Amino acid sequence: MSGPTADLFADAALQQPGGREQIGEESYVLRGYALPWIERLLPELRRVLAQSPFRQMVTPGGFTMSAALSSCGDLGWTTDTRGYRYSPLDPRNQQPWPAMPDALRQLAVSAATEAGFSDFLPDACLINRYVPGAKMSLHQDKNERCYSAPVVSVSLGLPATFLFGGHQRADKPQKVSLFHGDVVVWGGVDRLRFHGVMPIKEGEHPVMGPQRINLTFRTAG
Ligand code: MD6
Ligand code: FE
Repeated sequence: MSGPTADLFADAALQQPGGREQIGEESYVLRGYALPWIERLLPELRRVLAQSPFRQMVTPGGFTMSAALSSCGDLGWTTDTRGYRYSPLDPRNQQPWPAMPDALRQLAVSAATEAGFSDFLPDACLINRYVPGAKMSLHQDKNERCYSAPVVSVSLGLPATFLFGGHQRADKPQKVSLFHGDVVVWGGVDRLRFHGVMPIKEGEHPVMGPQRINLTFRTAG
């Protein structure tokens, strides 16, 4: 097969659940990869959030982030007027963040391996909650001590348009639609690419309700 029909066919194949869609030299979207894990994952996520609830944080520039955050694992990502950093304690109560549940860790390690990054040892899982209208401006993930480990990002709930840029803020980002259960893995030469999330559209997800929850796993320490 050749010509436009072949191209359509190829695109359709890339969108299949279970498909591995390459979005960068060392970056992949694993379509629906988290779906078989969801029933184990959601109760554990609920336990984590009961201990460290979502809260809106302030950036060093003084802006309140529209996404609400929590964390689990040895280190959690926080921001306040003093800067961005990882901390072993939840600033809300000065207690350690909830432990990273096994199901979450196993999902992240398995997805990383699927994308070519074996030996991933995540010690931080940042949990972002987006209600309709919430967004994430273009940024680089660069508060981690070591960039040789990839970032693994799990999308749950309402769909999002993920912006995947280049190494300069001004590089025009590609738009990647992310749905419930999709997992993005990036690392290597792509590890410091700018990225963000467009404002979430109004909607009601049958499992997650009117929100998008994103889990990002990293080796931070
Ligand atoms: C989000 N994600 O998808 C925000 N960072 O809600 C991120 O900022 C992110 O998805 C690094 C790697 C993957 C990500
Ligand atoms: Fe990020």
